[in-house]
Amino acid sequence: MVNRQSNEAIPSAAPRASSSSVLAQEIIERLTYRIGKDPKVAKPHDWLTAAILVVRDRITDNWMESTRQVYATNAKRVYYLSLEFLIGRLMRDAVTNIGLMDELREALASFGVDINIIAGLEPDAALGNGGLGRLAACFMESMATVDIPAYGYGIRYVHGLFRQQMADGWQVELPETWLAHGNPWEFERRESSYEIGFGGSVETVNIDEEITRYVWKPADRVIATACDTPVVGWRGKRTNTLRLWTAHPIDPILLDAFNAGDHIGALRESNKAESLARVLYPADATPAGQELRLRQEFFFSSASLQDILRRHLQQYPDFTSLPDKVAIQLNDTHPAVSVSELIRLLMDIHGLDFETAWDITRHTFAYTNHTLLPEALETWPVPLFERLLPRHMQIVYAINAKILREARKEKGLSDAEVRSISLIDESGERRVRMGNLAFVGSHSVNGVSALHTELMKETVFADLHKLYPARINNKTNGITPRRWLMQCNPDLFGLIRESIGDEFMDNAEALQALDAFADKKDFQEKFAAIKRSNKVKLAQLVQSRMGVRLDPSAMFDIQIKRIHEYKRQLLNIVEAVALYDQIRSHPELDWVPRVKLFAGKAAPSYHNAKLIVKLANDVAKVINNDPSVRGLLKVVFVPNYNVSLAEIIVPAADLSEQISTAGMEASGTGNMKFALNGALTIGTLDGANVEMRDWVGEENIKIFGMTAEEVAKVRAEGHNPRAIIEQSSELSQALQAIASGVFSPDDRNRFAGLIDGLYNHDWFMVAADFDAYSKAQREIDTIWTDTGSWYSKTIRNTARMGWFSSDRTIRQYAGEIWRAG
Ligand code: NBG
Repeated sequence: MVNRQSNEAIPSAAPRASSSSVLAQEIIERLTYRIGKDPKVAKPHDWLTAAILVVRDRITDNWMESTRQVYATNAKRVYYLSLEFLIGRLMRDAVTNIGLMDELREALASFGVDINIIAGLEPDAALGNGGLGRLAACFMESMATVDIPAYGYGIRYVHGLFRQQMADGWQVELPETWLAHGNPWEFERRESSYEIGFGGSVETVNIDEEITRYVWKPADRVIATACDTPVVGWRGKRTNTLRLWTAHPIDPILLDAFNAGDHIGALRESNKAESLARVLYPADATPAGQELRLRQEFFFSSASLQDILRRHLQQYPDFTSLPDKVAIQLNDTHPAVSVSELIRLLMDIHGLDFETAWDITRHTFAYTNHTLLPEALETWPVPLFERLLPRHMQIVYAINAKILREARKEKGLSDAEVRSISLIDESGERRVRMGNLAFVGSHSVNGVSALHTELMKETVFADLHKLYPARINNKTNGITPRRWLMQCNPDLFGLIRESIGDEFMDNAEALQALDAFADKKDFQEKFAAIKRSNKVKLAQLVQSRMGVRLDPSAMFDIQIKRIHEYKRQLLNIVEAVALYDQIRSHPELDWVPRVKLFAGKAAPSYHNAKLIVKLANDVAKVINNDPSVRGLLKVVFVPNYNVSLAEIIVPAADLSEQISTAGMEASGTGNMKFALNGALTIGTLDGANVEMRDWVGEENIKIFGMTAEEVAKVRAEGHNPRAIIEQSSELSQALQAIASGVFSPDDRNRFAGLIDGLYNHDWFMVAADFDAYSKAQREIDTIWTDTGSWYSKTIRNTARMGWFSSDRTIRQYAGEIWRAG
């Protein structure tokens, strides 16, 4: 087998001498002087910290050089504003990218320290919920790799996404403490601090007859302080900055109150300020709907914009050049309040008039939409927005007046169209529409897959698209092949290198050369052996964490992602139940042994999603303990899904489940990770699955079910799920079993409501797509039994996924939206 994690012969960009003995010396130095430990008593965590400090210092030289170079060349900077960065662990990423893996392993080994063990101690930075946050992390790495001067801006949450535990099959949420051992990667920048205001009132000062100045007098203020993490690109080419904001009170303690004996009240302001950066909202694609969330959004938007403007003025005389020198990408609507904040800063602080400020703003921002789910397009009640951000409310009204005039007068749009374009939703309680604000305040609005972008034009933004027909464009998502192939699947990486050479390491599309090996028996055998060894590792993990034994020769059929009705874990579970029935009814048939593995977190307030987690666990318990199944089917729900767990699960998958209701998954990125690592996809024509089919070829992906158009039609015209269910005996038996409590003998009605929903409306088309799904699964069984055909397909998946590298995505953003790099 290929040497694990070997980077030998990958040219190192680390400028200093990098022999393992030099590194060993540096590690001891950090251990002694920065951590204050004698190597004799150092604990594994101390070694990890020392190793990270050595790596970080290496990167720092390159980081400073990258920064100097932007100043020297007056290059355009890109700012990626995102409320989420789902980074995972950083050490392996950084070490691989600067080509120091072998030397570092050796250096640590000289002290008897195993790099794999200490790397496993690094906590996941889980500052995101799911795909949107992970995409931001892949983009950070790719922006550095393709040499774009870029900053990521977000919040340094003290508690990232909750830790998921199972209590009798129910999801329980526990606080996550990634900072428990400190964070050796970051640099706190006390000097980069800004005041952020909330509430209060706006005063108008008439300078003369023509000029009016607005002075916002906030009622509360907090301080935002920067924490920087360097992000190094592949081969250490460039190092960019991830700048996350922490919140502090202006007065850490109210001494008067303290001295008067009110010890808790004295800290009230301090607690209030710090609560801003305390927790990440665990709402995935659903609005948190809480004031604190809007405060968080404004807090990080304002801090980031003040920082961007300060940096610009350091280098350029005024803001007329802002759109030429600065591109700001809004990652979903979370930072959309930035549109009004930039106008406020330009007008009220820097003295520009509204028209000029508006013009600069529109040419500086671009907005990415990540979902069409109506409940996830943020809107804020006008009274809340006005109370918290009175000056921004005025600006929103000013923009709205301008846009609506243009729509009516210049474009002659109808009243209904004008109402849908308006920044204020007047249909019920008046609300500010953040999606519309981001749209009108940007020169580019992009979707994240071809299908999603087309649907944006036809649905949520149909009327805005009429007003600005050139604004919507597509940038299909991608994933970084460093983390999602080289690091997570070192054996496959080694095999590819050995077979087609090194070009794919710098240009993922060169993976195409692997196509020529897809039908070669000896190559297939090597490919299969690697898959098997990855499956053995996953099986060991499942055994040790859950006590469930998995057979590595069974097909590993995997669905890992946030739990959501539209992602249809329920469809998968119902199919498992139907298969269970079939296996018991027809023990004489040659069933393909399967492991159905699930992992993912449900938003704590999302009742049905939590019920689906419980159902998966209940079904697993019954099936796994039924001897009549003879181990032909196993179901497992692995708790606490996160990036590091995905890095173990993805390389071990045979079958990748991408089965969302068509039209609802904007893109998906897990789909890309699996296919790149040699899994076959079973999926609907949704999100990026459509483009994946085009790249890998129809015969190398299993597509089933309704199209987005068909789903829309059925929803508009109404359908009768009950009749569909009754026509399918397989489906109705499975649903009856679940609804009647076969899997929940302790509470027979537990799932009755969930199943009732399928009979009565089936909004997510679980029943409607069931037969097609089940048929597709049996066809997959047939392919599986022909090993040669299976591997020729899965190898072609790896070979043809290069286009889905986030380097390609970033090049498209840079060329077509940012005009940078
Ligand atoms: C998610 C979509 C995914 C998509 C990622 C990244 C949100 C709001 N959207 O389909 O659901 O892959 O964004 O674009 O989290």
